[in-house]
Amino acid sequence: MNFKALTLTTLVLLLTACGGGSGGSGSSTADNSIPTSTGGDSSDNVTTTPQPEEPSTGDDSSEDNNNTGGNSDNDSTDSGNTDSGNTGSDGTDQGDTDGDNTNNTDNSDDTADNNDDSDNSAVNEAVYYANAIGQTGYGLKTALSAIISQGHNDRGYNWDFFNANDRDRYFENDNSILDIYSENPSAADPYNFTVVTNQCGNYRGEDDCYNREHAFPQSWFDKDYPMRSDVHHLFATDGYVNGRRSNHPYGNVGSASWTSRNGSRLGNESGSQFNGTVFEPIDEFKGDLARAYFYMATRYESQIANWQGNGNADDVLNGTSNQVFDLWQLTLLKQWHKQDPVSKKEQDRNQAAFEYQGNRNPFVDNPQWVNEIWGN
Ligand SMILES: [Ca+2]
Ligand SMILES: [Ca+2]
Ligand SMILES: [Ca+2]
Ligand SMILES: [Ca+2]
Repeated sequence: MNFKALTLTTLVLLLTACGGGSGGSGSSTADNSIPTSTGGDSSDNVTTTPQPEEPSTGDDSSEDNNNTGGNSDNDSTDSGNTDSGNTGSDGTDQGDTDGDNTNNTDNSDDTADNNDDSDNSAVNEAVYYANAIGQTGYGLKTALSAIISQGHNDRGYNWDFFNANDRDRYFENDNSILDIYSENPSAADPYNFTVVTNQCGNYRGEDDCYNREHAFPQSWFDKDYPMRSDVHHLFATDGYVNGRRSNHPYGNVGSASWTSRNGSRLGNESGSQFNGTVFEPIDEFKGDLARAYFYMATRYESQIANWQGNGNADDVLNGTSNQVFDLWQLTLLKQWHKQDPVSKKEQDRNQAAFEYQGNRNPFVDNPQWVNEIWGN
């Protein structure tokens, strides 16, 4: 099926046909489903006001605002960015070299079953995951790591994916930003964000603007790419709640020191194995976040053993490339994965991510692989 469009051969042909250009001629037909540009620049120049009651330090979230506008990508304006203003010299978009991933347009060379070239929703998982078949345990993770690394094309740090895909088509179905830190799955939301219009921006409290939450905090991978822009672990969220979460590990809160308007909580871990502040999202999104973590452990298997010393990463990482997580965190992630099974929202988002950056989250496609790799 379409998917074969991603084979190396096709890629080579494609690049050849396009004159080999990477740098983004802009011609690409690749992402025509994604609203381009607009995104972002509206909030350029907006400086971020340091939040008075912000939980100090490291705060991965505030970093987000710094890049607001735009597609700053690799240029990293980021160095000093913690809370101050910065504005950023963003500029250069790493042009979407789209030719690669995604695309549908040219799978005509596929076999018979490929009836419709414009339909890239069909993914032949048997083909995509072929090299993982028969693998078990950490060997399965290593096989998956190769599979999901191969097609991964870093699209840069911008708003496009979130503005196109993090929309409420599941709860109110009103197309507002689907914010995992403010959505109330069973009732009206405390507030809603309009795409682009409400991009951060300044925030002083909830309901001011949305930005991009790195579920796996940026400081844990030293803000390097492609982790920083990998949409499989990035989610549109309220800027202020994102700030409160800071770079605290996810966990089950005992008694909350702060609670967001949709019930996300900050406080001490309720278990005995980790002594520290954690952030607990609402039940609806616990599995989503756990599977994002399993993705990170797998996609970055070749380097994640070296991240334990970054920031407070030692709170959750154990310095290995196989188990990856400290036991308390692994236990928690498996629990969340089990109690909140894969939803349509995640499947849709996984497909969108595949079309956007060329790789998939295997644990959304095959939830049973979590226990196959990390045990029950
Ligand atoms: Ca909603
Ligand atoms: Ca709702
Ligand atoms: Ca869920
Ligand atoms: Ca550790």
